[in-house]
Amino acid sequence: MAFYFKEPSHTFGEYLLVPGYSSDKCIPNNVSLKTPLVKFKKGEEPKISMNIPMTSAIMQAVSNDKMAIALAQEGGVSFIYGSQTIEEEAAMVARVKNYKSGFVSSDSNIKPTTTLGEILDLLQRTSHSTMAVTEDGTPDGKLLGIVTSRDYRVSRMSLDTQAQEFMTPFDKLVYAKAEEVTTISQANDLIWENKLNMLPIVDKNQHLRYMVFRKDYTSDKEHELQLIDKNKRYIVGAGINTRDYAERVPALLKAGADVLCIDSSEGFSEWQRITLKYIHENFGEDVKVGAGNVVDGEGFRFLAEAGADFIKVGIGGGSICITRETKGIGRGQATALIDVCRERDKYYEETGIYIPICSDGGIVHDYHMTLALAMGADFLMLGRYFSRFDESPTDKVKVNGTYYKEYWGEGSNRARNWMRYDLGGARKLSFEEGVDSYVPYAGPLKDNVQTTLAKIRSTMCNCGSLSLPEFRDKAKLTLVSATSIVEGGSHDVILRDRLGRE
Ligand code: RVP
Repeated sequence: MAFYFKEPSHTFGEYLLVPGYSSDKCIPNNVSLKTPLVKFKKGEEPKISMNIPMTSAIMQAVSNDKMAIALAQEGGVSFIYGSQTIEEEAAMVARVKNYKSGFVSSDSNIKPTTTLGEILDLLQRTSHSTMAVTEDGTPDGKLLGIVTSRDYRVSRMSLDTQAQEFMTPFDKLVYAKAEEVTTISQANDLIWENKLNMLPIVDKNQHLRYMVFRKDYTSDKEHELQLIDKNKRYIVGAGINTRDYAERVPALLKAGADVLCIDSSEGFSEWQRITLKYIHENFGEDVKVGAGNVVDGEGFRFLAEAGADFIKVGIGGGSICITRETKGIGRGQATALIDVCRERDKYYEETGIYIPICSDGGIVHDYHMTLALAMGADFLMLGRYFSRFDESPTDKVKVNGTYYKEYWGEGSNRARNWMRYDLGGARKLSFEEGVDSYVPYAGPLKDNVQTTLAKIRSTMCNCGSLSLPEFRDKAKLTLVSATSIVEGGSHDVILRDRLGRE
């Protein structure tokens, strides 16, 4: 007879924290959100820790090099999506590792034949008014000129006019050579001397390498929690699959990836064990690889024994995920997390090896992150949350006066990520497990992350905790009834803006 779990499976929205005593030391400024990213032995330090418990999802619509840099600046880690060619993924990793504060890769590129109409569309989508005109329209193609809003007048020009007719051509630009200008202070001197808004930096073949914007000059002080390696380069992760790891892993390591993660919708499988074994045997135990996703203690044990460096929890809870509806597998995220964390603690007691747990997917409100951390997650993986920000790779669109960003699942036809879902043989996506959607645009990552973290720190103080391990130990959680959820929102009042009065 089938096995039945005793408890129904619950989601984060069904839980609340009950405050505990907080001393006068419990103020948000004293709270540390430092957390391990990879496993470690009792008494030793993990090889990689994060300064905030956030990672961005291994998804086309979420984690590219730009997202990775922005998140590392705040103290977290992005896992660059693996559903692209090995070369493309390695190039993204390399761009993060080679990033120098203030030296940005161009992400609004046009060809000389791009029309004014197309330029205005691009401006609408990216909000970037400075566009590099390269021979082939790529970020590192031969630089032929620059277009900014000062170069055209929409009211006086036909939308068919091509960029080459009105761009500022290369011979009129102030630019710098990559071998001569290598520091931000050199670039800034040129920007100030020549009253520029942007300084293009080119290599000896006139190919665009970087752009340095006047407004982008920032000091490290602005990024107090930034996550860097011993060479002061940003830490970055990369997604892999259980098919092409023999070629993908060495390319990612060569590009500088600090940590890898097997990206799969369901991780309690022999494929993951084989992948972990191959990587550790061929590239060494020092190569850190996360695995998942699982939703119970048994799945955790399997991956722990297979050598996973961290383990991800969650099936079917993602905002764009329809796995539960299409296949009938999964488990309420809160229950899954609690179960797996219990097993993690047991495993630690038995072996002295602590394996960090990542709660992946299903975070709707900021307080859900706090609950997941209280339930035992060492860190979170977030897709929808990050997809709403300027730094996500997708287009920004305006509908009825409101801005949205695109967000699609790795199991959608759009992503074509069969390697994440195919259980062997088919080598294609037989049916969709994800949707293609929009999310409300929310602005820059930095502002949003700082607000979210402020809420987490504040709640931790309400529970008398100054660190994540202390929070896990002290947290008191209660399930809430459907009617008390109603009581938790504003209720029995008419909101002022709904009544339409000043
Ligand atoms: P969310 O943060 O709720 O948007 O969930 C993101 C997570 O959803 C990802 O980290 C991944 O585990 C899962 N995912 C990604 N694509 C799909 C799908 O198409 N079903 N699911």
